Amino acid sequence: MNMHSSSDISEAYIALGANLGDREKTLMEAIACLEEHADITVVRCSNLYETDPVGYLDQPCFVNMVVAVRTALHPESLLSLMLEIELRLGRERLIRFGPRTVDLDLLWIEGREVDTTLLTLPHPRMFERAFVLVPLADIVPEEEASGLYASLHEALDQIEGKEGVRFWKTCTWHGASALSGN
Ligand code: PH2
Ligand code: MG
Ligand code: MG
Repeated sequence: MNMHSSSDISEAYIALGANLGDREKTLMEAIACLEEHADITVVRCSNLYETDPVGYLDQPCFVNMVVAVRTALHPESLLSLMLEIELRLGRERLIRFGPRTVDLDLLWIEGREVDTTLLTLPHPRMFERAFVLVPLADIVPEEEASGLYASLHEALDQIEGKEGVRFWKTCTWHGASALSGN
């Protein structure tokens, strides 16, 4: 069910990961690219975490984080912008789950459930990945009415592999004045 018209502004969460090159710089550039778009405002950024690779193990550690944005874009438009940003920042898709300069994954959009060949929302693997849940928990407010806060913390209590997600740095992105957002 889709309760939104195209002009509505929704909150969305995007997971970012990088494990090649200057990881922090690339992540900050990706956030700047999102913010640069006229229809997107970055409202909150998580801390940065250094994380052991999951899935394909023979690759360097990642830096992972999550940002919250407000946007009037349709999910598909937001997704294609994210892919464009990956390409602009030098992403090459060589190995599935393999090393990447930057990866942007659309996790969740307020009030949206999507299941098409291009996009599934909420992201089908988000609740199985400590490198997504730990940073996400930094920026999902307790008053989140959709139940995201509850399902996130329920998953976080159960999940294995949290020791592979280590606090690395606070986010230095200039617009991220506070974790709690503004
Ligand atoms: N992304 C993957 C596969 N494995 N492991 C970590 N730690 N962080 C990631 O972002 C990641 C991964 C596929 O996108
Ligand atoms: Mg990914
Ligand atoms: Mg991806």
